[in-house]
Amino acid sequence: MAEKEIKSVDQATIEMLEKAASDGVNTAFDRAETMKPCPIGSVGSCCSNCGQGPCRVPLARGKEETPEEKKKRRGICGATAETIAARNFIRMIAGGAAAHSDHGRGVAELFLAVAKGEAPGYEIKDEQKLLALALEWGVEIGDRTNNEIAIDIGEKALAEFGRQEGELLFLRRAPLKRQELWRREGVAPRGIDREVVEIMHRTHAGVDQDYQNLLKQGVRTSLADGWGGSMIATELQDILFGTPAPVLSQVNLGVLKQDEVNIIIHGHEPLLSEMIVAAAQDPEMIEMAKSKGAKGINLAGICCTANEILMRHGVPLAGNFLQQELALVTGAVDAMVVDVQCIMESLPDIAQCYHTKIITTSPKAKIKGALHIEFDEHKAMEGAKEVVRTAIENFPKRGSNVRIPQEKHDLIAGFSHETINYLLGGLFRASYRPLNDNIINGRIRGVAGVVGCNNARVKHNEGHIAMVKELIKNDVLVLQTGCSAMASAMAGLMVPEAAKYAGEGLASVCETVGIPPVLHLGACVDNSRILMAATAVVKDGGLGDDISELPVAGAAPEWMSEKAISIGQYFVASGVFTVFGVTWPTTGSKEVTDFLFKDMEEIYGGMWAFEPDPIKAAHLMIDHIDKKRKALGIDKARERVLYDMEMRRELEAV
Ligand code: XCC
Ligand code: SF4
Repeated sequence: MAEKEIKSVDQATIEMLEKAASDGVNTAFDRAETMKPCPIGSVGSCCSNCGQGPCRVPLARGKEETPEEKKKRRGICGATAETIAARNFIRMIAGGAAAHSDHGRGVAELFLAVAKGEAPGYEIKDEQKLLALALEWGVEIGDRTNNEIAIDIGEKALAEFGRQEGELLFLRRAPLKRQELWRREGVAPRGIDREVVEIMHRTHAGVDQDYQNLLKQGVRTSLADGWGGSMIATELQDILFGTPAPVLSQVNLGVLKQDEVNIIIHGHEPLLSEMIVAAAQDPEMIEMAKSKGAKGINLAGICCTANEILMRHGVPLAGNFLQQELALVTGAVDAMVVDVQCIMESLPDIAQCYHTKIITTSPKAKIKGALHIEFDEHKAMEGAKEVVRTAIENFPKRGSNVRIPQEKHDLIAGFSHETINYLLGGLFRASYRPLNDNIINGRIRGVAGVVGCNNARVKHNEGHIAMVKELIKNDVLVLQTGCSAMASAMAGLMVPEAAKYAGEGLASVCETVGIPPVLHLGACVDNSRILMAATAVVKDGGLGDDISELPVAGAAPEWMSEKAISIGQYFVASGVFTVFGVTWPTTGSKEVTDFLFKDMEEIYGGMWAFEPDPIKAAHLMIDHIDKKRKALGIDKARERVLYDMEMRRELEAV
C-alpha cells in the first residue's frame, strides 16, 4: 500500500484525523479523497441556470479550436463559454456578498433594537466610534443621548441595504481618486440588496450575454460587500461590542479542557456569541457546572465567530474551517453552538459518535439532527443561558473516548484599524505616519493582506503558513483575517518573537513598536478594516493618492467560499493585486480569465491572479510591491536600507 498522504501541516489535526479513522468517523478530508471535483464545473464551463441544462461547454483538451467549432460550443439557449463562465463567477460574488451583507443587516437590526431599548443585555460600548460615525453620516449630536443618536445611525445603516438610487454612504471613505474611478466606470453600488438581485436577474437564462458587462456587475456587487455590508457589520459591531484592542490568547485544539465544560461557538455572527461569553461567566452558571463535577466553563471558537470573540474578549480559538469536525472527534466538546456560514452538515452525524450536542440558533440555518434553540435578540441572555445550561447538563455524559491534542500556541490579536493607528502613532498622536515613513524608507517593503479559508483539496494550512513566512522574510508586513489568520497563529507567527522569521527591516520595526510581523485584524467581514487601513495610508501622504499606487497586495491561498471570491473582487476593484490558490473558477474561458487577470488592471489598477504554489504566489505579490515602489520612486531607498544593514552586520562581525 502506498504511504498515507499527510493532510495537514498541523500536528493536532493529524492526530485527530488518526483518531477519527480509528473511531470510524468520516470527515471532509476523507470525502475529498473519494469525491474528485467535476472537471467541467470546476473551470466554470457548466451551466445549470435553466431546465434545459445542465449544459457543459468545455474546451476539448489539447486541441486547437477553429472559430467554427468555437461558435458551436454553446448551451442549448446559445450561451457561449464566456457567458457561462462569467455568469458562474458573478453568481459566486452574489452568494458571497449576500452572506456578508445579510450578516451586516442582522447587526444593523440588533443595533437599532439596542438603541430603542428593545434588546436588554446589550449596550453601546464604543461611544467615540458612535460619535465619529454620527459626524461622518451627518447625524445630529447636540445634546442628544447615545441611544437617540444610535437610532438615527441604525436607521441609516439599515436603509443602505434597500437603497434604490445614489451611492452607498461608505464609498465616501475611499480615496477621492478611487471614488471618481468607480463613478466613471459605472460601478459605484446603489443599494446592497439591489446589486445582489441584479446579478441574479442578469444571470438568468437569456438576459446579459456580454461577459464584460456581466463582470462589471460583479465588481459593483463586490463593492457593495466590501464598502457596504461588510463595513457596516464591522463598524456597528465595534460600536456595540467594543473596538478591538491587542489581546493575548491561544489557538488550536489544545485549548479544550479535560476537566471543564467545553462549549464551542462556530459560525460568523457575534450577536449571540457575545451573550454566550457573558452567560458563561455568570456565577450561577459556573456553580451549576461545578455541581456536575466540572471545574468551570471553557469557551472556544471555530471559524469567524471565533475571530470575533477572540478580538474583543480574548476567547481562545479551537481551530479553523477544516478542524470543525475534528473538534468533535476529541470527544471533549459538550456543545457546539452554530449560527450561519461555513458549518458542515456532517456535524450532527459525527456528534452521534460522541456525546456532543450540536445546537443551531439561526432561523436561517437549521440542520437535521441538531437541537434548535432560536436566538431572539429581545431575550438574548435567556437564550444564551439555555445554550450554556444544555452544555453543562451534557458534561456528565462525556464518555471515556476523549483525547485532547497537546497543541496550542499563544497569539496576539485585536489589531483593528484604530489600534494600528494608535500603536504606530505612539504616545502623542494616532497616525499612520510612522508606517508610511517605514514604507518610504524601505524597512517595510510593502503590506500584504493574506486571508480566506481552508480547502480540503489542498494540505490544510500549508499554503497560508508558507506564503506568510515568505512574505515576512522579504520585509512585507502581513495583515490577516479569517481562517488564514488562525493558520498563521497556529504556526506561532502572531507573537512578537515571530520577528525572528522576518527580514531585518521588518523585524526592526516590529521590535521598536512591539508588534508581531503578522497582524490579526479579525473575521472575514473585517477585511473592511484592511480597506480602511489602506485608505488611511493613502491619506497620510507620500505614497501616491490612490490605493492602486500603494506597495500592497492581497491573497487567499486556500480559498473555498463564495465569500472569498467577493472579497477578492472588491480588493481588485479597490486597486489591489490579488492572488488566489487551489483552483481558478473561470479557466474554462480564456477571454473571461484574461479579462480578470489583465484587463482589470487597466480599468481598476488592481487585478486577479491564480498561483497554487504559495511561494511562487508570494513572489508575484512581492514583484507587484516592487513595481509599485519603483513607480513611486522609493525603490532606491530600500536598497540603501539593505546596504546599511549589510554594513552593520559586517561591522558587528569584526
Ligand atoms: Fe469560512 Fe469565515 Fe472561509 Fe473560514 S475564512 S472558511 S469563509 S470561516 Ni472567511
Ligand atoms: Fe443551458 Fe442556457 Fe439553460 Fe444554462 S441557461 S442550462 S446554458 S440552456
